[in-house]
Amino acid sequence: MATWAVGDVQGCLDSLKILLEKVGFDDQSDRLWLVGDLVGRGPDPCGVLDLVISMEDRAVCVLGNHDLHLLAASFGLRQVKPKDRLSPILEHERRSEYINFLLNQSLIYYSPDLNCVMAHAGLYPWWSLSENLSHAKEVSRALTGPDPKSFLENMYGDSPTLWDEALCGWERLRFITNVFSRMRLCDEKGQLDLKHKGGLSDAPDGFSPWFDFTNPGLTDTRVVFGHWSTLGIVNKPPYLGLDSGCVWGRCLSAVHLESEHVNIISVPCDQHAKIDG
Ligand SMILES: [Mn+2]
Repeated sequence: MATWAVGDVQGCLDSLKILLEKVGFDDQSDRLWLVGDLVGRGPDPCGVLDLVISMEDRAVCVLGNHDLHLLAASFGLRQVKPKDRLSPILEHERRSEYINFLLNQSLIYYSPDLNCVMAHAGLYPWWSLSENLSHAKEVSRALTGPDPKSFLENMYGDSPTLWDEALCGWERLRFITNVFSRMRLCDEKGQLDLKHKGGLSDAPDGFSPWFDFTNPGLTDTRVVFGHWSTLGIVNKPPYLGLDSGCVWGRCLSAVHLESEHVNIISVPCDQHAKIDG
C-alpha cells in the first residue's frame, strides 16, 4: 500500500488520471492525498469530485481557496466567473452531494503514521502542530454546523493580519481560514500579507514565505502544501510544496509519502494551456 500526495488539480481530471497511471497507483489499495483546490479554472471539476468521492476513505483532501469559493457561490454569496469553471458543479443534478462533500472536508489533515500533515496554503509558523489542528477544527465546526452560510458570508477579507489568541467570532475564523487556504507571506511578527501572489523577487519588504520561519512546534513532521504555483515545487525539509502549475499548462506532481527521501513524479499538463489560452 502506497500513499501519494498530489498538488493542485483544479479540475484537471485528465492530468490527474495520467499522473496516477504514471506512479502505478493501485485503485484497490493505494491512498490519495490532494492538497486542495480540487476545482477552479480547469475543465472537469465534476469529474475530479466524482473520482475523490468514489474513493471513499482512500482519498483525503483539504479545502483550498477555490473550493471555499465554490461553497460560497453555492450559497449565493459569490458570483461565479466563467473562468472559474464552477458552473458545471452548480448546475449538476448531484450538486448537493458535491457541496455536502466539500462542507465535510477539513482545512488540514495529519497522519501520525506517516508523520505528515497537509494544508492547502500552509501551517502558521507560530502555532504548534496541535494548535494548527485545533484551529482548523474551529472552522470545520462552522462548516459542518447548522449555519455554514453565515461563516461563508463572513469568511472573506484580509484582516485581521495578525493572530491574537483573544480574537473571537468571525475575525478569529477568518484569520484561521486565511492561514490555511490563502497564506503565502509573513513577517517576523507573524503578520500575514495576503495581497502578493507572485514570486519571491518582488515580495514586499520585510515579508518572507511562511515556510522560511522555523516552527519549533513541528519537530520533524513533514508538511505538504500547494497554492503557490509561481514557486513550483518547494523542497525545503520538512516543507514540501506541490503546486507545479497544472492549470497553467505546466505540471501536475505527486510525492510518495512513505519514502523518507522526497520522491516527486510529474506529468506535463500542456493540453490545458491550449484550452485556457
Ligand atoms: Mn489556492
